[in-house]
Amino acid sequence: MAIGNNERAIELGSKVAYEIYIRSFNDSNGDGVGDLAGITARLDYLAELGVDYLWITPFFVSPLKDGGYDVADYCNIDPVFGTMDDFDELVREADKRGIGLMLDMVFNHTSDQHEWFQKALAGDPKYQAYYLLQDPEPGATADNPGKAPSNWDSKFGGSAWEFSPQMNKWYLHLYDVSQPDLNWRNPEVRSELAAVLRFWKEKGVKGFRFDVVNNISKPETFEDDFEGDGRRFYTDGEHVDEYLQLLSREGEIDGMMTVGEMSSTTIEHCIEYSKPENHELAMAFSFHHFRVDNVNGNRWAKAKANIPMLRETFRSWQEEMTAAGGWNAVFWTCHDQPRPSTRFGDDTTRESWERSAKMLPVCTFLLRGTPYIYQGEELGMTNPGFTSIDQYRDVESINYYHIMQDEQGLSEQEAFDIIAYKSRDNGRTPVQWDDSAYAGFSTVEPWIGVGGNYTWLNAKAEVADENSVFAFFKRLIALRKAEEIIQAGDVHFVESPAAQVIAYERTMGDTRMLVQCNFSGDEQPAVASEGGEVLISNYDEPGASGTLRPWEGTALIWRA
Ligand code: ISL
Repeated sequence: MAIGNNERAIELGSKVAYEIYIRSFNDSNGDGVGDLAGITARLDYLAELGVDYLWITPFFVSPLKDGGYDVADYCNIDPVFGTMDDFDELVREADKRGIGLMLDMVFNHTSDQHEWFQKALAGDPKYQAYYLLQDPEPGATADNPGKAPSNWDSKFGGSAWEFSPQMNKWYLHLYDVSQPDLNWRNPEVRSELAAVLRFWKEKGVKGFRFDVVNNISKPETFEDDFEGDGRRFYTDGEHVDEYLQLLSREGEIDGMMTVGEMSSTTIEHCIEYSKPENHELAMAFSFHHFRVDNVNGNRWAKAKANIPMLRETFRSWQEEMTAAGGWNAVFWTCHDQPRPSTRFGDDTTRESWERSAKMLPVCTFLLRGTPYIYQGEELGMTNPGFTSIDQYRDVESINYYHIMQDEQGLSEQEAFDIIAYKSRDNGRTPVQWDDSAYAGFSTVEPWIGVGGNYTWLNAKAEVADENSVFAFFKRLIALRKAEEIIQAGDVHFVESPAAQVIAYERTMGDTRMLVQCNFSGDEQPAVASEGGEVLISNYDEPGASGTLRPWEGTALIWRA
């Protein structure tokens, strides 16, 4: 039996969430940017896929320096994404189809255009206390501000501190310079943010995703970090549990569908964040499985995924979170990652693309946790194959393109190849709806280019084809809803018969399920097993016993 609360496992484990990066999902008004009405127009497609929740990335008023993760007003909608009426209509129409909305709460920082920061800039002490400000050394000027309060790096490159001559103070920004970090020690900040949750809950949303929420608790003093970029001083900080409990209580969201994005976190912390008795969050996103293609810890590098490391990451998070009553969100990608069928599969031929785009969800959808699909993943969308840096829009990618050349000595071509493999924009190209101009996303040129393969890789073709990647995702979702062992069974990783194979078992009472995935285009040995019914496979015909075929993903079940 699974350890922990079985009813809760069935509740969370029977649900599937779908992430919408709104700018790139569907444009209803012909301005080249996706919007709320564009989502409403595609609800039947999402209902057919069978998802329960839509996590929609921020559509609040924003200068869009970081795709909306720079919020200037938490309770109003940016006109580029639509109106409050469009939002109300989306809630109503989603509700009719049994789909709940989850909104993205960016509470670690605001945009520098937010009224609070503007008032801080103008010298209002109340609002200066909303941010993390530090006095400069005596005699600081705009041209010569002196030494920053600490040597921490911004996650998007450069220092995490910016000197504001207007305030004569430094402010902390863990992300872009236009995203000042909020001061969570200030109770007024906490109650303002809890009120934002109540506002959207009253409008009918069913859940929330919290952006980088394990970074909200900063130390009282800012020490230099001589071992790293500063993150060890603010990641999973002292008060994160307390602040999450406060949001849950005062935001009135306990028991809702909530997920925290946990950056550079640990299993121990995610257990605390997600175990029900703590009343913090329903589940946690962790990103350790995206480190498997780093090179010497460096994300900005191009390498094949290390599958034994991937297996060990999945094993530890699955087994240890389960043993202690925590709950994982399981996923291959999001709007910050390249496309999994390029990264973990093989998109170099149509055959290997299709096979691997179906194997990948076999691996994650049958794990213990709540699966998240990122828009277009259900079609097997690939990296777009951009050929020039001018086609990229993302602030982080453009910064690192220059850092790799200026500070790390890479050639232009080397830096570009890494961007073309790892950039977040690889996952942000428009959803490929059909084979018409701009892939049916918009009637005008979109804010970012369309992937080169939209003429054959698109939703219209796949919805009509019962053997498509889309049809396979539908089957996996239906299976998760039908089988209690997938929702709530215990999980145990079995020894891999080969380096490129990941295999695990789920058990519930005397029922046992064995999942095996071959992360290679070659045959590999299978785990020894006898009998068993094929629950799902990306091959129609049974293979030779003892062997996994190229990119095979198969689940066998022995029922009690
Ligand atoms: O984007 C990343 C990798 O390309 C991550 O390091 C990312 O910055 C991290 O996961 C936090 O992401 C979240 O907060 C950012 C925002 O840019 C991301 O889109 C968001 O998902 C700042 O709000």
